[in-house]
Amino acid sequence: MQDLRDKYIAAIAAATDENALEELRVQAVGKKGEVSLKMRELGKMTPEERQVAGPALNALKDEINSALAGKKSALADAALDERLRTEWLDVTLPSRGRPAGTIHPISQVTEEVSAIFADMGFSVAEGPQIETDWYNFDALNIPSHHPARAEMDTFYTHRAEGDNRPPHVLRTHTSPVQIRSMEAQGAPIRIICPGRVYRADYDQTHTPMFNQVEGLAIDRDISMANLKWVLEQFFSAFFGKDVKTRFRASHFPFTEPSAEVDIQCSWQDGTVKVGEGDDWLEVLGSGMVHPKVLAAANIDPNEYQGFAFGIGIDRIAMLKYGIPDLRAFFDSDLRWLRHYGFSSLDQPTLHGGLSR
Ligand code: 2NL
Repeated sequence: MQDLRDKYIAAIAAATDENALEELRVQAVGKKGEVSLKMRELGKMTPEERQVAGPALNALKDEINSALAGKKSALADAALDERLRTEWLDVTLPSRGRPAGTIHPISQVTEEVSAIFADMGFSVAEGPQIETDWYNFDALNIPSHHPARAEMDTFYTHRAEGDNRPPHVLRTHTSPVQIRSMEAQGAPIRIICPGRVYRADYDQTHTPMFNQVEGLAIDRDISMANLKWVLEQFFSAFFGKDVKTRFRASHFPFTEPSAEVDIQCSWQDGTVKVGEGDDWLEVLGSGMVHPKVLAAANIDPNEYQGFAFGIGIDRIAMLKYGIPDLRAFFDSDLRWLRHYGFSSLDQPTLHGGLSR
């Protein structure tokens, strides 16, 4: 019994982990363990022998059990000490930066333009980017033989073979949104329509997808004078200083009369500055909505008239924020986006300093 005791007490003291302890427990005091087998032999002993051996075996079992428990908690303490030694954290270290995206200049400028026109009573309308040829062309007084259709470098969708309906197009301007809005709402109406438009054209100053904002104001007593005031208000708020405009006679199928509008600028060392100097920069097309266009949108041209205009968003974004290359807008270059992008916490509002 003394040998058994010495053997297990030494083995328990030498155990290095919980698994080893469990194995020793099974070997010593488990159901078929050495101490348990010895206890079974008690039955074969004389009462006198049993009186000595019984308590001694019980004491041995207790001693081994308490050695096991003691060692188990010593191992747990050591494991905890080891974790405390290795798993530490310096809570005074500065935290890791969280990468945050930026607002694309086109989104930013679209928001700015919307805020300025909203302040003048215009609401924002949106519509599909894939259009019927009626909404993109016919309703705008551009019949099928008209050269403007070809000039607009239109992207056409395919029809199934034998389907002779005219194909849908990727809208070449946001005018179809205005036609749809006039149909839905009637007159009077004051809206702007920002969005993506598509033309099959790609060079230094043209991308096949670009962004446009068109404006429309229809009522009983609207003239070119209202157009000029609205545009000057817009450009002055957008560029944050007084900006003169110059109207030049032009031609569009959907307006009559039509005007191209230039804004005042200076050219110095290859850079343009808006709202100073005596050069001019063409930035938009405009005019009084053609009576046929009003009629196509179910508005009576004898009762109502109004102005419309179209501005390239990409273009005025480049001017305002000094972005030199149009094509970089659509490259998704992270370094460019970080440089020219805007904070999502810094959205344009008139009270936040967008207007003068
Ligand atoms: C340009 C020309 C323009 C319009 C767009 C328009 C829309 C309707 C009716 C009449 Cl629904 N006109 N839009 C009018 C004149 C010019 O854009 O060169 N934009 C950059």
